[in-house]
Amino acid sequence: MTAWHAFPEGFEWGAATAAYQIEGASLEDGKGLSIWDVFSHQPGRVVTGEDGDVACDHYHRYREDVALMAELGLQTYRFSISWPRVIPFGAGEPNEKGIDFYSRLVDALLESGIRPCATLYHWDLPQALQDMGGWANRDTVKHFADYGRLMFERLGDRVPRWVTHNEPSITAILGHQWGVLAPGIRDLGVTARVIHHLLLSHGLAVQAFRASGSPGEIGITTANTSYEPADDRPETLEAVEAARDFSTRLWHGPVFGRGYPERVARYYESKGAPLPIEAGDLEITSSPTEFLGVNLYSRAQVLPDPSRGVGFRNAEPTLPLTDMGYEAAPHSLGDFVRFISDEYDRPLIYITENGVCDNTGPKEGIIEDTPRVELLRGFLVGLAEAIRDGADVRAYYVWSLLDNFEWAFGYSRRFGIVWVDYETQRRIPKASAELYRKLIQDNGLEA
Ligand code: IFM
Repeated sequence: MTAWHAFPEGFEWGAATAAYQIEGASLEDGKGLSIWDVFSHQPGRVVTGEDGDVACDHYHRYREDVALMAELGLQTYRFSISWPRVIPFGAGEPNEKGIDFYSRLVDALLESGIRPCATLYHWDLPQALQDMGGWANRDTVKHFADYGRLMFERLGDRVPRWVTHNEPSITAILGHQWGVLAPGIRDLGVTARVIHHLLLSHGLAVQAFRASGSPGEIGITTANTSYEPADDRPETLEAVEAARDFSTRLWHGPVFGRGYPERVARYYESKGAPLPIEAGDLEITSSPTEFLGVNLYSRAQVLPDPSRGVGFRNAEPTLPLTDMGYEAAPHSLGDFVRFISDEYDRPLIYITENGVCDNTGPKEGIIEDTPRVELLRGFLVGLAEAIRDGADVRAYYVWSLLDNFEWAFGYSRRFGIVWVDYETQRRIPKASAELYRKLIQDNGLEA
């Protein structure tokens, strides 16, 4: 039996992208190099040997892409600003042509009635700052706040929603502990410094935003997984709490004024990699924000593992996998929203990313991306239920508007609701785009 799943009146529907994944024009109009420009050109870093030099060529095609958004009925669009495009060396002289690009993009969105949401940092640190130690260097924190200040001055009158960082855990852990994303470092001491500096820079940027007098709202976006016990033993339930400490509370605690989870701080300390917290830092990281941005793609079942310092490990997947290898877990979005809402006293939440990797391609010009359509429907039903149960969620951004450069996987993993033919740069809306258009029109779905 099917039922109607309505979203609250005024709920906003959008799509998200990120600068390095779609813009291209990697060296145009005075843009400086980012750590991704450098990393993607190093042999072996991106499995397909590809880079973001051209990507979706959005830098030149942004008008066409905004028209596409308008056709889909998007009410809001989340994009990120490339820091080295607007300040080529990360600090010092701004690049007016780069700023002008974002100014034109914002104007085009507003002319189409689409509310812009700008992310300051989606992983493309200016290489010049990396050369001075990157996020491990406390000076980068100040440079980030200065960069934020410049953007608030130039765009703050027209951009109503700002995200400081996108998924700082991915920058810290995948970029500095595992070395699989830029800048490709493997060092736990560096990782601990990066964790704390990212959070500190978030807080300083929030303070710069307040000082700028911009009328909009600001928050941080975190990468999340819904953790579930793999069985019902007490030690498994405790392992779930460990997983939440290391992956969830590590990031939300300092932002919501609860500080770092004790066992996480102890873990880094015990490895000779302490979090470099100075007096007053935790007041800065918890500078008040209007919303929490939640990104979520899947769940993980957790088991205790005393042989690992962190005390847990993920169990083998039991659900079918998406083309990214994530478990297709439609309930995970609603479950996580309920968890985070209970944990932090019902904050205002925007789902800043949720989506499905599905590589289904065109057949006679039509793309029936059924696995994406089905999983998206499941995520949305779960979200509608979590909202009905009391979570304060007021916007949803599907990842992604377009197929794009999926970091170390190059163009081999497609998340878009719109197909991109990278040879011709033709955009073809998929079946999921039609689902989304209808969902926006109805502000609800039948399932
Ligand atoms: O493409 C990424 C995005 O840059 C950050 N969040 C997850 C997406 C899919 O892997």
